[in-house]
Amino acid sequence: MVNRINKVDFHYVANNAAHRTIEITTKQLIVRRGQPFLLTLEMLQSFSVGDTLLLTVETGPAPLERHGTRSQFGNPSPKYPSDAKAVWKYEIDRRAVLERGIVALSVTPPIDAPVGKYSLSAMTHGERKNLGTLVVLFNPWCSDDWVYLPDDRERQEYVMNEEGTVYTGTSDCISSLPWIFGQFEEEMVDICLKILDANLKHRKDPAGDTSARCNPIYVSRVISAMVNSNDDQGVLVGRWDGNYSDGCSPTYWTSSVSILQRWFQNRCSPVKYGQSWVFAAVMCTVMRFFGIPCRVVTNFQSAHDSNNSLTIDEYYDDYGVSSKETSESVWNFHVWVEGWMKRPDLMKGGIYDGWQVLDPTPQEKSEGVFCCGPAPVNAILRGDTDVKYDVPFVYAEVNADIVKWMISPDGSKKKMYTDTRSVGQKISTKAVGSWKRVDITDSYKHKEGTSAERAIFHRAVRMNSKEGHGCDIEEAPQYVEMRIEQETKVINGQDIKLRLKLSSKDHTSKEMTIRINAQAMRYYGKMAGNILNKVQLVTLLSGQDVTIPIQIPFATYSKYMVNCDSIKVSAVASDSDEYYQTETNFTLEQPVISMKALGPVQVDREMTLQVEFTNSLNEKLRNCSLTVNGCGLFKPAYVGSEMYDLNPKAKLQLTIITTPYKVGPKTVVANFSCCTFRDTKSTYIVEVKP
Ligand SMILES: [Ca+2]
Ligand SMILES: [Ca+2]
Ligand SMILES: [Ca+2]
Repeated sequence: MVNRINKVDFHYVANNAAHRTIEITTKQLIVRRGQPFLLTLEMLQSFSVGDTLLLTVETGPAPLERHGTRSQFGNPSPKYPSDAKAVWKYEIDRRAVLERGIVALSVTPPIDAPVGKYSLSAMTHGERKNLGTLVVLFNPWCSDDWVYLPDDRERQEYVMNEEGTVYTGTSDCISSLPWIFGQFEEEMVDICLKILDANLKHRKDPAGDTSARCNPIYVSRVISAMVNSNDDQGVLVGRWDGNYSDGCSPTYWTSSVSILQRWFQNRCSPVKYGQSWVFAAVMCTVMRFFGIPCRVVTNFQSAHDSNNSLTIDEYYDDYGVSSKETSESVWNFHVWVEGWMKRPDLMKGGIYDGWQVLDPTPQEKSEGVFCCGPAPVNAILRGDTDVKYDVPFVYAEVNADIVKWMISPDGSKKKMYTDTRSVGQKISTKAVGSWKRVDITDSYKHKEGTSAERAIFHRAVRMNSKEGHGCDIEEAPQYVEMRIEQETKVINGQDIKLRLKLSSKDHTSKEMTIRINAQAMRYYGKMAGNILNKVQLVTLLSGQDVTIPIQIPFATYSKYMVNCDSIKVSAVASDSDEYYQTETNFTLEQPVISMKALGPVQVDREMTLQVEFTNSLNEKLRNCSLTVNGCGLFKPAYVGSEMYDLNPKAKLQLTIITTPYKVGPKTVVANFSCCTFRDTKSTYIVEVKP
């Protein structure tokens, strides 16, 4: 007797809800490995438990049992090849009405199944039938999965949360940039699977690449390569020179969704332009989609060590930071992600399990391709620079020493001092379940100023250099103390007021030349313009403080700051044979965009949102535009105004009528842009009622 399958039910709603993928879709089956899902087959005749029923799943272009990309399972029990990987199984629910031909199965994808899209077919007494497709993801809820994360609040934040914050600015002046990750928005299934299929390793060896997708270490490294467009058809083009007219400025974006959709809709042609926080936020979206717990991390005073020495050379001249180009720099901030996974590839009893640094910004090649990580955070803390992947590079980002040189007018170089403390400040990520910032610097290094920090630095240098010796750098004693303070808040559009304080610990009085410079800086540590230079002679008496006021009028700095990120004010004090230097680096506070929803907000009902920006300056703002973004609120993903000119004290108002399609608290992110201010952002929370 032939058991023909008449109907198949994938139970999209029940299965996707149980596998926590219901947020993505109810139109296809998306499951997490290591966890059973329901499948009901309706036969034309009655069915008994001993009848033939073989299911086959296949993924990728050349599915094979020994690659874990094909599995045939059921009754009669197939003979598996001895090297078979990722063997699936099902159980028949004996309570089902088998005599009426209704067969309810509980199917389990194994814990080592590669993630991706599978076809599912069934074989009954000589008849084969395609049943449909399903998508398999990693499972942070399953204790056998390498991405298992035990704490439910952390899973909600690092896997399920579609909104978040990216920290930017400077270590003295941290700003938080709201971001829509939107990993469960429409099209994300196709987009994220396309990212895996478009990667170079897949092009070279499709079967091997598909098989390796069982491994989150491999998958996350592939994603870090695919988020940048270097070497491949990756998602984002990086650009730092301020010339973004043939695309969008990196500061324009507030959502990964619009970037990923653009990439996908334009047949994988890279989107212009991204910088570190954009790369990291897009990577976070893709990681969370696949089920790898992920968070965006910002490192302030982030070093870019390009010669693998774990030290950075910085040059100063009479005008502050020297314009002499070096490939090494200290960025105001740099953003990467951490992904959560085990590292069985590294042995040592699991000490490298947990958070791993992955950096999609194209900075240095790793194994010939622009990608970085996973580098275990614990390896960075221990100074284990011999561990893979890319630990020395990340170590230098958070804890390189800076060697500061003074260049005299005749071109000669003199070492001023070694700064062992500045690099790697206030390493920050968003807190679990709230909008607070958490400082995780202690997970990367011991406190600055401790002997443990120095000991690990020397260990890191030793493990990293093939010659097997470390460099020992002494900090010179400081006889003059200097610091720069803010007198008032620094707000874009107003004059900046600072003061330089000097005090001498020396027992003799000193005649010193003080050179003060204000420079417009790009966030990646490059000087873009001189705003102010000031030279003054000061007599420093022992034990006595001297204060020098520093004023920077709006009219002086405004034109530099449209394309720059911060103002670095540095002061060098010198007499015939000594140099002392201090600096501060700050961003300008931006004006606020006000938003409000008119009336109550309900899902699937029209709502009105009013967005408003007021020009508080005494000058006309040209080419003003407002853009609004939000998860579950707008289709298409964002709404934008036309270009306007805005007279002094005038308002730009945008009234948006939209229909929210997801319930719960949703964040609206508004972006204002014009010729004088770059992308200014504000947020507003809308509570969408059921
Ligand atoms: Ca790439
Ligand atoms: Ca170096
Ligand atoms: Ca240090």
